[in-house]
Amino acid sequence: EGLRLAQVSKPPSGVDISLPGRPVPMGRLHPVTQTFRDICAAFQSLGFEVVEGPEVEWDYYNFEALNIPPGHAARDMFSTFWVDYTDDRGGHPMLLRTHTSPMQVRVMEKTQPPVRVIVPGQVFRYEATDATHEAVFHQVEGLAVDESITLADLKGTLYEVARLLFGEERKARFRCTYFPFVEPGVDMAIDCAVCGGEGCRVCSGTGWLEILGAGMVHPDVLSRVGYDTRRYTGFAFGMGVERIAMLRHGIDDIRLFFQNDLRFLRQFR
Ligand code: YSA
Repeated sequence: EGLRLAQVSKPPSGVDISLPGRPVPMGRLHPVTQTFRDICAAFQSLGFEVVEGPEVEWDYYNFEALNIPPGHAARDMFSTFWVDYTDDRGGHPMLLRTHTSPMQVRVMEKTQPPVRVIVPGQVFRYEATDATHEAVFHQVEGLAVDESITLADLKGTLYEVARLLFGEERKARFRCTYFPFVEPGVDMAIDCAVCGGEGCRVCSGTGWLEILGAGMVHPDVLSRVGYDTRRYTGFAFGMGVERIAMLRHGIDDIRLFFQNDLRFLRQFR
């Protein structure tokens, strides 16, 4: 009986099909992709729609439409990769987008309020890297425009998303800051998960890690796209995706995400 079985299962090629198969390695999503998806799901649960936009952008959308004309000192906030682009009508300033905020303007040009969108995407800055800064990184932009939107809506939305992403335990902090395209402007920080708020190189000894800039959309930006600023107000924000992934997993160096070291990447889900 044993002999007959062996004869039946052995094909002419000599391959022994009774041997266990070679395991097929299972791929998994990069931790930044996982975080992107979790951020989008959190905002979608609050009624935001996901849209995407170009990575090579006009100076107009990246700067001018956001109240940063040529020569404005606020351009120094964004170290920029410029692109040479010339057609038969001459040269036009283009760049690798330094933030996802240009999509605020592109969306408003095409849509009438109420607007509730988020924009996940890659952004580029000509800057030296360290434990919390990369030259190529990811942001999620958010924009809500409607009648009677206030700073309280901005804070309520971002607190709720922080609760969904980080749990009840994490602390969130808002502080006033300056962006030319909002008034007032704020940034939001989360207490550092790497040191528990004691102070380390990730939080530069402060106990807090900044995750986003935000504010009430400046009336000049709204009127530039033709919105009636007596009727509509809005809030907007831009959050750093790697910073959020660092806080969620206690990662102490942003550069680990892009070194393609499988020992690091295999730890996530
Ligand atoms: C502000 C107001 C709005 O109405 C809308 C958006 C914004 C944010 C603005 N566009 C901006 O980019 N601000 S920012 O330069 O402070 O970056 C936002 C977030 O991106 C930071 O809080 C940080 O989490 C992350 N970030 C900034 N530079 C980074 C970085 N993450 C990794 N590497 C870098 N080099």
